[in-house]
Amino acid sequence: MSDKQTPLQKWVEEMAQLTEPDQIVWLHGGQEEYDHLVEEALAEDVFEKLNQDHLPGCLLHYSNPNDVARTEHLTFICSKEKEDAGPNNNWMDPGEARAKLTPLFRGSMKGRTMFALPYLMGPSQSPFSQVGCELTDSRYVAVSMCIMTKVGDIALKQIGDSSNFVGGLHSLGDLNPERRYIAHFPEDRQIWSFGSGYGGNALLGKKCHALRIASVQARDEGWMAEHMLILGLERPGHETMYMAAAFPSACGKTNLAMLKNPEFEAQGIRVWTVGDDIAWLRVGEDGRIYAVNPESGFFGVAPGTNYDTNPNAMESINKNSLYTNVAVDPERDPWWEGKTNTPPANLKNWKGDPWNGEGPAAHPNSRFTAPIANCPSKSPEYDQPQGVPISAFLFGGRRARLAPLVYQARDWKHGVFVGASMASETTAAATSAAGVVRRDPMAMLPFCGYNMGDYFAHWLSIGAKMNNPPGIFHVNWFRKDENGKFIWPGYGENIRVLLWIADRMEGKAEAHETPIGYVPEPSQMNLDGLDLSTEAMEDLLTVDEEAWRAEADGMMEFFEKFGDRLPEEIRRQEEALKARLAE
Ligand code: SAT
Ligand code: MN
Repeated sequence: MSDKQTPLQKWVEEMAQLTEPDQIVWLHGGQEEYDHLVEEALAEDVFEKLNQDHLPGCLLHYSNPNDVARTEHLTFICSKEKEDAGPNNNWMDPGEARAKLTPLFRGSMKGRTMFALPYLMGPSQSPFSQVGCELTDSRYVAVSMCIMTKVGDIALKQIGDSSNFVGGLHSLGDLNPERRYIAHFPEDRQIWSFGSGYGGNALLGKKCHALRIASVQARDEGWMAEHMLILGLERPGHETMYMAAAFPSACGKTNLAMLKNPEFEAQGIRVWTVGDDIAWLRVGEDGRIYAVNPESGFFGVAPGTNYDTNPNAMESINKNSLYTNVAVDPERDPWWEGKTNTPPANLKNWKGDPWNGEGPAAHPNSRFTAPIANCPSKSPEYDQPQGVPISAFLFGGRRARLAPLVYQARDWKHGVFVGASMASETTAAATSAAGVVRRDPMAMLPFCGYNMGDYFAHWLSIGAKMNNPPGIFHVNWFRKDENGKFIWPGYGENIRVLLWIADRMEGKAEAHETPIGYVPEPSQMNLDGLDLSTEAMEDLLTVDEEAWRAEADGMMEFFEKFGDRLPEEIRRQEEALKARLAE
């Protein structure tokens, strides 16, 4: 019998022997199966129904209060060699990791069901797509994965009898933070996640597979797995121009990907959403780089989302969506800080307790999980097997000072340096302190599955494959004035920056050269109807050379950690920047 088993069946059987579930339920996909899963989850109080008249098919989930964000200090890359994980990752020897986690997983699914979820990420029938199988004892995870990936026979068929799939074992265990590990085995293409039910820790298709494991695969096979949104900018008389943007978690990727500005829309200018979190990219035969969104849903931050900041997100989450750790009003409508100006009366907070106005009602990292099919701005090119051609890459973060609203790198190599030296204030998406500036190259610091020195070299090598590489830009919506107020209005107004970038790529917009790159002349940006003083605009575009000299020192300190794995080109760029700043 066993020699007739496929590698997938064999692995599932081994994992079941280890974890001892009462039963194994294979998911095949389809609405009926999804509905059944939800029914069971409701019966087990994993979900509660929200107001079904207002929000049909929408469910509320409370996570364990100790389990509300990614736990980077408990996330490990278990490559054979420590140097391959690099100073950017926690490393554990693979043998040691298996030895440490095996006793935790042993019998951990006793009395529980193991769901076997074969999943496909990316368009079907596409050279970009990848398959995996997650084994989980969490119904929340199973339902979430059905929204975020293509679960079922479509994936099973693609896996067939090959061993070319990512295997992810996930158990909630007892949710004890002392026994919580997210371990990646890049050489075996495996993930073991124990003790957390939180999105980024538990939906193994997402950060664990589509970024950490896929980045290693991409390095080996010559493509890219990036923490990027993908959008299409439509303008009358032009082909839609596609851009991919890397911002750290909770820095506005979903908002930019779904940008809506009715005044511009009336002139035929609008943004189409291809993806809001992850991009897989390949250089095509024509020498251009193409991107797909491997996901089929959004796992977005709820706080701050409303009909002004992101109407497309609001429309995306009004049916068949999951809400995690939000507050709920007596009508069973969800609420979070920033949804409306005044909170409704008699809210229950994110722990399910009556809210007395103390502390946030919704957790700052509360989330919605919604199918991309719901999104009014979903691009017609989403799910295109060949992907969309990218004309510009954007890097950005939260910087109260320093980084101007937008600037363009001098060329690809300088752009890689700009991405590599990115920094951002931390957010509630990870459990460490929020609001601290940290280096976060390409917004991949928590997600690059290998040594980032090699990752920078990989970026440089991809550039060398293209005849006419995309422009690379840096944006910062988060600059603040002396009073701590954001200067730039952001959200829908960010379209003005996208338009300048598009013009720039078409050689139509002027910029002036500064030591850090090309900064727009305010006269070259469409600022019609924007309530912003000339001084404020100048402030937004200032390059404070003194502050940049200090920044350059900070960059080098970070880069030195990579020792001889740091490409010479990054050092050259750093020296060139310092020389330009000294002039
Ligand atoms: O929890 S996730 O990792 O999926 C969200 C994020 O932190 O980007
Ligand atoms: Mn993300």
